[in-house]
Amino acid sequence: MTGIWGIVNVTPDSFSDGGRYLDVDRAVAHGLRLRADGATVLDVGGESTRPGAERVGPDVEQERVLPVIEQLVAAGAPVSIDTFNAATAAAAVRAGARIVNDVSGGLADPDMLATVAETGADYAIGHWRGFSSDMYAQAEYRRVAREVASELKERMGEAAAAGIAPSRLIVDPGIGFAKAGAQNWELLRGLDEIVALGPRVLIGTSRKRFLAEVLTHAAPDDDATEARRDLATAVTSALAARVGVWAVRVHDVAATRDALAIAHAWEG
Ligand code: PMM
Repeated sequence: MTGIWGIVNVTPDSFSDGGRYLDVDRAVAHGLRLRADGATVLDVGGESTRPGAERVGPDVEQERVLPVIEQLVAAGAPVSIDTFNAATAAAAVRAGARIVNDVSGGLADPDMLATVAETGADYAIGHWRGFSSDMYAQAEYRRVAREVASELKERMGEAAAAGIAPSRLIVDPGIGFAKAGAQNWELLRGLDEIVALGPRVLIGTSRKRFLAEVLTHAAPDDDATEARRDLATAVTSALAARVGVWAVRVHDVAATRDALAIAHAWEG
């Protein structure tokens, strides 16, 4: 059965003036809801990695995520920490996270691989070519799936050299990271090349721009609303499951749970 990572973003609520505790409570409640909906892992993040996103730094990031991780772990949930900062990864594992989800695959912080090796946590390596402010300048490929696979393989080698056992690795082709619209589709068509690398494969298409572009084309007069993007995400989750990915990372866990149940029923 394909796993479902539920996304728990701990960012300040611009509509509330309740401060930090409200943000924490809101994120914990959201995580527990996703767990009840069927999430197998809760992926907690305190800094957006979206294109053009502002960077907040590890101190603010930890202030946001640590209390949320502690409470989710206390409630029995398997938690991963979505960060490219080694200090945040280490603190999150101390707080009970079992997986470090690093969209940069160890490229953003030179201390990350050694830190993860020491923690004993599992490590999700994302395909990445640079920070969000300039990542589209790096979106040049001749054969995107082949190049992503070979760059991930290099990162797997670095992780192993740093002392992270291969059985602890997860690879993620990094949909939307240094990839423009059509390149994401080409990458998904070549997903079997990523699966062939060997480690468990995680994939994150949820609500991403390349989905919205297709939706806008399908119905030019309608907005590519969150609900439509969640439906599109459920479809990509079902299709990715057929190629053999280990888990999908999504915002709307219930929709993807249903889509995966139908896809698995088809498979028999
Ligand atoms: N995408 C985002 C953040 N974290 N982690 C993994 N492993 N894979 C992804 O594709 C990924 C990620 C950006 O999306 P968000 O801002 O909607 O969470």
